Amino acid sequence: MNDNKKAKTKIKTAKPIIAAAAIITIVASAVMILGTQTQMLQQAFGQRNYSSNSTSSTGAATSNPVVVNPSQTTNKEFWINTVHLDGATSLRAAVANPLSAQNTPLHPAEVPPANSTIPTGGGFRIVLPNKVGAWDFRSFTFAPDQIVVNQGDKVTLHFIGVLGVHHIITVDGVGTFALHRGEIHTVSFIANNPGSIRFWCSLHLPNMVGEILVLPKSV
Ligand SMILES: [Cu+2]
Repeated sequence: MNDNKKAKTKIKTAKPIIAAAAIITIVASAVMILGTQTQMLQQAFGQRNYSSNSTSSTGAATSNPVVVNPSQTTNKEFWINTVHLDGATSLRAAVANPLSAQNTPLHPAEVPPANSTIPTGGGFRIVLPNKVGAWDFRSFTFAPDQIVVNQGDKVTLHFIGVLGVHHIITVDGVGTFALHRGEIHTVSFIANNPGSIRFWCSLHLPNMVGEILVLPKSV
């Protein structure tokens, strides 16, 4: 075989080898891409599972918390209950107080304050010990008593008469109305400027008061 023939044979042999190598490269690339995608999917699923399942000993999420996009609505609506908190107890140890669940089982003695400094205005009430030594202390309030809105929001407040026979409620700049137990009275307004808007009950001062905090519009 002369040199020319040898060269032609080499070229003929090389072509299938190059083609095979090219196919292997393409297949290998495809496998790598698929592998990478599978890995990414696994990571994504892993993260999703982790974020939903992983909690610390306190029950709080440890990482990858879910992302929440808060509502941008400018309509704000709140339900405000009229309530009073009651502390009922007894000045006699080991005497059951039929008015207080705390004394079942028996509650240690609690004596009312000797010189009460309870403000006048109707918001507080202390009932001195009765014949079995039971006494109680009451404080009126709104629940919630603080609300935060943004300047320009349309604010709707539903006042709910839950506890207390009736209330005379004023919302600064809006008006005054009576509210009886079992009634719901609704007021609406635009919070035009930043600042605070007070609401209160004139029968139960000084503590039955609330505040609407109006945050300035961001520029
Ligand atoms: Cu009141």
